[in-house]
Amino acid sequence: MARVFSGIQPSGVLTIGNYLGALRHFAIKQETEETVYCIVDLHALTLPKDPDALRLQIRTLAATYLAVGIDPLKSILFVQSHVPEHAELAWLLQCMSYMGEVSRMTQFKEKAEGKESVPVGLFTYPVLQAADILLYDTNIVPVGEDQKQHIELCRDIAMRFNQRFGNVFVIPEHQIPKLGAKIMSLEDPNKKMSKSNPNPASYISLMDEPSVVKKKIIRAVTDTGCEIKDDPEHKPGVANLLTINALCSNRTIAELEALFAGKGYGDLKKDTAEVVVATLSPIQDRVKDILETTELEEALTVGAERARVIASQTLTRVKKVMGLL
Ligand code: ATP
Ligand code: LTN
Repeated sequence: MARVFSGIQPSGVLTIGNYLGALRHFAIKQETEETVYCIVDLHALTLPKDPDALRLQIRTLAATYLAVGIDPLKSILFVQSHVPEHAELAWLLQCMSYMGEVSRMTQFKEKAEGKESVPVGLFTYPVLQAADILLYDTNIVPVGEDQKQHIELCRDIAMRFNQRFGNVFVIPEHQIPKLGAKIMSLEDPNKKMSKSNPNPASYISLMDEPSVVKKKIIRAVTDTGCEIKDDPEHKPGVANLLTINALCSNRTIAELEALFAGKGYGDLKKDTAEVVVATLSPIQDRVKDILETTELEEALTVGAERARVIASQTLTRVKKVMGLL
């Protein structure tokens, strides 16, 4: 069995992009692999956070993991800061990483752009991510397209470490879905849909009410022309709606193109809104139910204990070879 690890930041309400690109696959993986899923709260601190809002977001993200089918008996589900080995390994790996390679990360450049003061943590963010992955002897990291560069950096750091100190780390591989790896913004289909975008019209949140979903999809920016065809380069808005629709309705893009041949953008939007609402409604009901129970706290406590057993063994191995023990 392969070990699978992935994480999501509690930095806002998840979008349908997070779900279709990552979260949906997490639940599928737990049926066949050994899965470890993390709420990466330390990563969320890299940009300013209100403490009460963060607490609520951690809880809501945990409820969302459970609501999409992550079973705490099948997967290890935990909060990153509950396992102190993450921060400790991150420091050790920072001493093995170079300014040059970390400076090339595009997510850092995008998030730092225009800011007068940039937190150091935002810069070293991908090294903490490498620690997350390497602590669990991870083979596979399911993520969206935007995380590919971070996983490659993690591999480079791990290989360098192994070359210097012997075979300590398992070298992980990213796994990016063929369809849905980059759901685009509804407002600007050339940009990634992102939960931290200040404009809520740019994304569909997993918790959006049906009327809000409909309104956002009807107003989504589409392209000139009227043909409904999957052409991301020339028709990014239409291609994005086709992708969302296909994944929410279990139909192929080709089936949708045939179905909407000769029809207008309005028809595609109406149908897409329906299938998105049908996908989100059961998840929303479960999130609301779970938030009212103590099921969450119990799951996270057990999850952190199980995670620590693995993480502490790896960290001891690392410290030994580095000369710390
Ligand atoms: P933020 O805007 O706060 O940086 P985000 O929306 O990009 O957050 P993350 O917590 O960074 O979300 O990502 C969680 C997972 O969702 C990652 O695997 C990421 O690759 C994936 N993901 C994020 N946005 C999209 C998207 N638009 N399409 C597909 N996958 C996505
Ligand atoms: N950087 C990721 C979140 C993340 C992650 C991880 C993903 C933190 N640690 C480990 C996979 C594996 C993001 O911004 N989506």
